[in-house]
Amino acid sequence: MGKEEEIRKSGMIERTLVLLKPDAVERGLSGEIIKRFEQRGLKIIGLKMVVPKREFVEKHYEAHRGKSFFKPLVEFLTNKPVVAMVIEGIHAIEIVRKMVGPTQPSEAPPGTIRGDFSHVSGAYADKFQFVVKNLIHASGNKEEAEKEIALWFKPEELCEYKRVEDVHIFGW
Ligand code: 3AN
Repeated sequence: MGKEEEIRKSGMIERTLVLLKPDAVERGLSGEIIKRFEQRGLKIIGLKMVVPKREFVEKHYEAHRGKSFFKPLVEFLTNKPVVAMVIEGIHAIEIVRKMVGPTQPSEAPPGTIRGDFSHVSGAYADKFQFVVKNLIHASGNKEEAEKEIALWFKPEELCEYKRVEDVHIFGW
């Protein structure tokens, strides 16, 4: 077995789904956010802009059905531009979540995407029945990542290619 095959079999090279939500797209932050993932050495293996329909957004946020913010959350993404990406890398799910920062931008440390580009709080959003506009979604764990990647991307939309950093990751 080749080294890369052995490494991939270990499950440590993960794939995660990232969505740049309409607030990120409408603020022209897509490039800035994508740049951060690229400069970290993570590999973007799928990328597209979509305008999802309500049923599709409901499916994506199924786990939040019944919560007070479900309806505004679904409305926020429905019929608006979203940039969807699949990102691959070592422990990519956790690394990307760390780069994104906590759900409430008011609590997100500087250096994180939410902490650098947003400051809205959950208390403010809840008091006035807004959704927390926090720019970005990233899968929370392996199970979620697999489900979400399959929902947003067809297998043929994912591209396998080499980045020069792969030489340091797979050790050729
Ligand atoms: P994250 O995106 O950090 O994984 P989730 O999955 O708990 O957070 O929440 C999904 C989305 O729902 C968040 N990105 C945010 O837009 C919205 N949201 C979460 N908590 C609240 C809240 N208390 N009030 C309003 N909107 C919320």
